[in-house]
Amino acid sequence: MSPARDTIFALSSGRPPAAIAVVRLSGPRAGEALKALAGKIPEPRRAALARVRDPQSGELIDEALALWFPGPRSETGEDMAELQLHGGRAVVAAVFAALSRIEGLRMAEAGEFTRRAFENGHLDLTAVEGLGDLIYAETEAQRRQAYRQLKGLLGDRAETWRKRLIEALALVEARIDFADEADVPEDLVGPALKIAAELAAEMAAALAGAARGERLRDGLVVAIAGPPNAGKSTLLNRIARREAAIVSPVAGTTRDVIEVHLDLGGYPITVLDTAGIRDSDDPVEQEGVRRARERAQQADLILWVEDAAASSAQADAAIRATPSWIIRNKVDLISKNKNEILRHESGLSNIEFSLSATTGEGFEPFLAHLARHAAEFFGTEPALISRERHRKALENARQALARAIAEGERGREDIIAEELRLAAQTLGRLTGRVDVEDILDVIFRDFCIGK
Ligand SMILES: Nc1nc2c(ncn2[C@@H]2O[C@H](COP(=O)(O)OP(=O)(O)OP(=O)(O)O)[C@@H](O)[C@H]2O)c(=O)[nH]1
Ligand SMILES: [Mg+2]
Repeated sequence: MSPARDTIFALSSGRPPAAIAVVRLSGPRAGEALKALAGKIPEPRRAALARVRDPQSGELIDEALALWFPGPRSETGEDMAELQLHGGRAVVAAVFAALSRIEGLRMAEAGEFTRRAFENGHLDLTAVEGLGDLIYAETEAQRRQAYRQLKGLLGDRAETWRKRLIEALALVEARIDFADEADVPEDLVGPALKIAAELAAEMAAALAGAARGERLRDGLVVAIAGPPNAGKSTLLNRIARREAAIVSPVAGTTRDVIEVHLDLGGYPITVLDTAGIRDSDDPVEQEGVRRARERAQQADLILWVEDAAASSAQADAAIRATPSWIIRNKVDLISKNKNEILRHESGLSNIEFSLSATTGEGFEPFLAHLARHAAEFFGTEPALISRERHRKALENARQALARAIAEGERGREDIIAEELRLAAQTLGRLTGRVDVEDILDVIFRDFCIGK
């Protein structure tokens, strides 16, 4: 850390006007600035009531709670100060103006507090990512996963793996360096490869849950598809509990894909409404159908909606490849009797629901099933891997271990050592221990100012 480092400040709470505005400072001059504005430095980590004044004019700005967190036992590892002001725009503006006039102080950039915490070793990179996810978490499942990530779910595991790898590497290097000496045991490479095999298996297990973890950040994608006029948009609106899509008796109403994000039983779900699939001469509708097919194919689940009264339309070949449920809509239009028969005829091969998107009949059991499906998809245990960056790093490390193992006990020791070193380095990059300048900007770019 350079001694000439700027002291940064920012509004860490939400946009004013609000009940309270939290202004934080971090850096070598945080204490001096706090004294200049609040007139005193409170006891460490104890809130104290303070009159906040403009140090130049002496004018009273506001009354606030002041806190003092001397480094290194602070969030960033530097001296930190915090003012909890009344959350008015003019209050914040006046405090910012006063702070800006103090030499060595400047406004923080997005994520700069967290970046300092990382640089001072208070958080590893996976924890930084977890913190970012926690701020953006919208559902319980996302919050749970983000919090566990912040607390080292992956970071601690990666660090344990890296340490064991270094032990394995030390064995192979001992074998290389002291090969000719009599008191070095013959078999050092065997135990090293045994460690490598154990680690590779643990990494493979973590990778198996990757899709689930990465999906949790975006949501399970459910596409509503089917023939025109079947009531797809009506179903979307009922799931979303608002008029998200236009409904009309004209076949071919929906053209663009409409996306709705919702929290279903604590799990994030993205529901897509798509254009009714049919052959059309209208180029706009053709494009809508093309988009419908494309998005449906990429979805995790398709709800294939049909008009229960109409003769059954067959799902597209392309779409049939994706797991799908059949929704027989508009059951309000057919007699109970017919409904029973339809149910019977449909057989057991597919999950089917008969419902009315208009009246809501049969809708609750369907929604409950969808919520259960999401719960099963995501599972209750947070996945170790929640990003592509994690997945790629673990995949690379696992492959390096596989190459070391393939080289075998009779193989070249220098190659084995090189692969183990590579795997350890990859894990070091994952947690940010080594050589990560290039990825830092990408990670901190997504942060808000004041965090
Ligand atoms: N009686 C009855 N009518 C329904 C039901 N669901 C939808 N409708 C009607 O069916 C018509 C078409 O509904 P939409 O939701 O626009 O159908 P869509 O599948 O989105 O149609 P496109 O976007 O053209 O492909 C509208 O007049 C709806 O009011 C239902 O459950 N019962
Ligand atoms: Mg529609």
